[in-house]
Amino acid sequence: MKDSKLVIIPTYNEAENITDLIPQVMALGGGFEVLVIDDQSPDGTSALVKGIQSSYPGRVHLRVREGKQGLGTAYIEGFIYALQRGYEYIFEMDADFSHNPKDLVRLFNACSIEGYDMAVGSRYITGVNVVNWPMGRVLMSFFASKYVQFITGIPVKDTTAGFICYRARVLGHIDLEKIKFIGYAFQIEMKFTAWKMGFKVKEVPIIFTDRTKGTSKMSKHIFREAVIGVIYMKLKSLFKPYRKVSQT
Ligand SMILES: Nc1nc2c(ncn2[C@@H]2O[C@H](COP(=O)(O)OP(=O)(O)OP(=O)(O)O)[C@@H](O)[C@H]2O)c(=O)[nH]1
Ligand SMILES: [Mg+2]
Repeated sequence: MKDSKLVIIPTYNEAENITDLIPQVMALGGGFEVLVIDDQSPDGTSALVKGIQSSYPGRVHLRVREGKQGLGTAYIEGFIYALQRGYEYIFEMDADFSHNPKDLVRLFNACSIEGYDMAVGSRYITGVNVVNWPMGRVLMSFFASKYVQFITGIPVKDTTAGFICYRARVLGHIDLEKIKFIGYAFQIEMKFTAWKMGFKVKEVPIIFTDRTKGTSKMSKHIFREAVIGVIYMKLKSLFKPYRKVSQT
């Protein structure tokens, strides 16, 4: 299992994307496996996943949960699944093709060849690399990241990014039960915690493309959670000792 790779893909109504996406990940080479965490999507996403499992024996895994429970808890469940089974490289990726599957290899290389503990697919290394977002959303996302950097001091430009490769030791070191956020705040908290613990985080520039199929699940609640959650997280961190990882 030394180089084993698991790409966790949370889905809610991604029937139009998932059957195109999984074959592209399977075709990358390097033995990527996929774990879809579906929240009983009414559009039948999970049945489609089941339908293609036999084309890739042992490489496409599926967990179906009861009802929509949010992105953060889906990832926590996926992380625990991956750690229990001994995967060494554990990825986060959206199902809607905003993240180019080919970039999985670049994230993997940053960890496996360059030796980073965590690689983040970042939109903001060189300007703003976002395709097809309305200007309002580009600006909101960009300034949201500046806001997070200002409050937390974290040296990561794209703090809300959800395209990530973790070495297993990062997820093993974080107390996953304590991560409670569900939306963008979840993404911020994972990076903040890894950085505070002393893990080496690399930002890999990616081009992020807005979804062309299916519908967005972003909500006012998720936005509010991030704005308030960042301040809460920072204040809490002032009183909480982070268990540092020893870098050797
Ligand atoms: N299992 C599960 N997956 C979810 C949930 N909410 C969102 N997702 C998935 O998480 C990924 C990101 O969600 P998106 O709706 O693309 O959110 P976004 O990227 O902020 O917004 P858009 O790109 O505009 O749609 C997608 O694969 C969704 O299907 C949820 O409650 N449960
Ligand atoms: Mg999306």
